[in-house]
Amino acid sequence: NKESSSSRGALIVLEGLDRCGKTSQSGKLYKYLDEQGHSVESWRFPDRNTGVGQMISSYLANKSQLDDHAIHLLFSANRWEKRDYLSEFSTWSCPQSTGAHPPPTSLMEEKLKSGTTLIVDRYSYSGVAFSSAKGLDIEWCKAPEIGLLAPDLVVYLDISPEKAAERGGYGDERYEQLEFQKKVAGSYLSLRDSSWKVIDATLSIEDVEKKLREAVLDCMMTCHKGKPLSQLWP
Ligand code: 2DT
Repeated sequence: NKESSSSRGALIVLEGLDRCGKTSQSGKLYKYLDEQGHSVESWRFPDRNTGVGQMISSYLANKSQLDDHAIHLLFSANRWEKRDYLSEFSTWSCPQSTGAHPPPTSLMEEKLKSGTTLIVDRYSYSGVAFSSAKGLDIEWCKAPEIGLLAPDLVVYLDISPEKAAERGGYGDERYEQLEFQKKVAGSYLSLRDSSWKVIDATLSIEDVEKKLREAVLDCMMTCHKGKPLSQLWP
């Protein structure tokens, strides 16, 4: 089942409201593909491990306040810092540089081109859905995402905000409130297009898992056959 070195991995994105089951389904999908012998990694945004990610994490935990536009751009920056291949500029060193900060590794394009499939829990669509739910202009929200890699497949785990809220309640983070999630659901609806795979997230865990697998294996096959990587927004 190992892919040949010339074929690329697929960029799979899972989206949906809080508590739709994204994170546990990403985990199950990762385990399945890994066991099948595919080269696969599980990613998530925000990636809270970077410097930018720590600022986002503190904002989400209500430990810092930021202007809505500013936090939007940080979420986007957090994707950019994980996208890029190393350009010639990355090797420039400023005179004061101590060499203490090695250039970033594990970048998205590199991974895909080397044949690794990425399962990504939230991406630019979360960025646009959550910020536009606060009232920011949707086109303004999309702009900083232009040029990021476009997913090969977006899976939307579909659940009503009310049903999601019944699932053991929300945590303490900003955005984990029913009224706000209703607005996010509306934003997602205006972002969705016919290429998205919408899965009813109220089905049993096993049924969601099965539908997700089918869609992902199908997409991986298309990438394997040579579908080129593209950029947002198509
Ligand atoms: P998690 O609970 O999945 O860690 O998400 N968010 C996420 C945005 O507002 N913009 C973004 O670009 C992304 C990726 C969604 C934390 C919260 O951050 C929101 C929920």
